[in-house]
Amino acid sequence: MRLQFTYTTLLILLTSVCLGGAVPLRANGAETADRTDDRELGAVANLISCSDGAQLLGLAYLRERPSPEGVKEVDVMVRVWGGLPAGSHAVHIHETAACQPCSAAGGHFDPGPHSNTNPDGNHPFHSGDLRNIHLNDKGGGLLSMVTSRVSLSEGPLSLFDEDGSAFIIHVQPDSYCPDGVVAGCAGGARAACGVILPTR
Ligand SMILES: [Cu+2]
Repeated sequence: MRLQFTYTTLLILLTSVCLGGAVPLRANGAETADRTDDRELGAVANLISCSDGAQLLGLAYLRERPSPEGVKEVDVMVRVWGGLPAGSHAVHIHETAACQPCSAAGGHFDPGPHSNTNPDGNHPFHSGDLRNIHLNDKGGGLLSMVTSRVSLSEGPLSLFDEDGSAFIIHVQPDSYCPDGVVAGCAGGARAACGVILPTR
């Protein structure tokens, strides 16, 4: 029986990751997991403060599964427990698995064929564009959504391309750039970053 994607499921999976389930990346960022079977694929990211490059502010979890129509869909869950101001913050998947410093994550994940990773210039049309997370007065919040713009398995939308991918949470909310190219419209400065790692 397929597991429902519930918060309990997340906790179980995150616990397994904490116990050593994550598969490390090779030096070039390519993941090493065996993708030849049909088990569901998962990935996690530790969300680290861009201010000091050390404080753990939250976790992100991804799970790929087939939709009822057989299309690859990815469940996205982002949990932040503190360290960021209350209010809305942009959340995206950026194009490179690097967070030291947070600018190393590059632009927004957008593999093409007409790739434009400029955060403000091609927004909200990137493959890695997600929704805002809303944080309460204590800095806690949860984002739960589904996207079919990315995959964990091999293919043209895979987050595990040559240089991997990373989550970024921004200081400001994402306006989704209704007026086109406007500096900062996609959330501005970076507040937290997490390299995306496969869970097996
Ligand atoms: Cu971004």
